[in-house]
Amino acid sequence: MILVVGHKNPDSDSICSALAATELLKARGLEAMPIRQGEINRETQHILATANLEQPKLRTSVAGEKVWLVDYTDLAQAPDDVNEAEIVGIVDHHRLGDVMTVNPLEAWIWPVGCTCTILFNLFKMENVEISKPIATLMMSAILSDTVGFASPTCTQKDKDAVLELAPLAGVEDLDAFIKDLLIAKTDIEGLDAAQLVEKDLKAYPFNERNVVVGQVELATLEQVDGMIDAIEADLERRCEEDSLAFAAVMLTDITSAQTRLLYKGEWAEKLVKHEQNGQLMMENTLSRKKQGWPWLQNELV
Ligand SMILES: [Mn+2]
Repeated sequence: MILVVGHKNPDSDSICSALAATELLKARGLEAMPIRQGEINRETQHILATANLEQPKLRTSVAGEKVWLVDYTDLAQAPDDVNEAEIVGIVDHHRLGDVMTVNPLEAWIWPVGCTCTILFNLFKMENVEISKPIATLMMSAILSDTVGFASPTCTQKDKDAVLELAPLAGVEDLDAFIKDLLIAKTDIEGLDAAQLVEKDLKAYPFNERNVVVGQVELATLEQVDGMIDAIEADLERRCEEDSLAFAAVMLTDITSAQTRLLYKGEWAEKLVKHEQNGQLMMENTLSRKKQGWPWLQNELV
């Protein structure tokens, strides 16, 4: 049995990739099961409801198992006991992280906008039929990760995949499909400051210290008016409790590609020079991976 597992604090790609990769492995005649390392977000709930599929089982221990990692190669994002598991496969679209393997493995790491874009191409290469629910999952994950093709992480391969998947998913009106997805993505109704920070928080080991950077995608920055102080207090609390050198959250208006960065920690003073009127705004910034985090790495050295 191969367990297929996305990263901690799973986003839609991590869940959809785990389900899609499992189908690919089963088509190869292998036994496989998707698992998740945390609760799914509202956008993923919307996608699973559209595809009429159940979420993977919650499971955070993989010791003694064979595993495929989807959507990450960083130990910090893997199950805590992944060193006691055998990593036999990786499908990812991030920079190469720090996982090590004992035996040769199958690794597909492409610089595209979404793990599901790679999986779609593997289905094609292996002539595996793509069912309607799996097509729905894969196109949704690609549109989520690329923010409806708007992110600088989006490549032609991502667009081609969605255009081929749409008819398989029975989607005739792509614009309406994207709009519904983005409404679910930016739905933060009822979430408190800690839940917002946690929503898509990623840990990055950096210069022998630990850093976390979250991102909240919004239809307008006004959605978080009145929550700024509480979010900053939560970032400060995380720095103290987890001995972080830096904790930040990108508040991203996906319609205007404007990001406001809230940040706390020992290293916060390195960024103050970029503030205007007490705010650090990042113009034209949609992607944490391609824009936010690379910029922060330069500033935090
Ligand atoms: Mn992804």
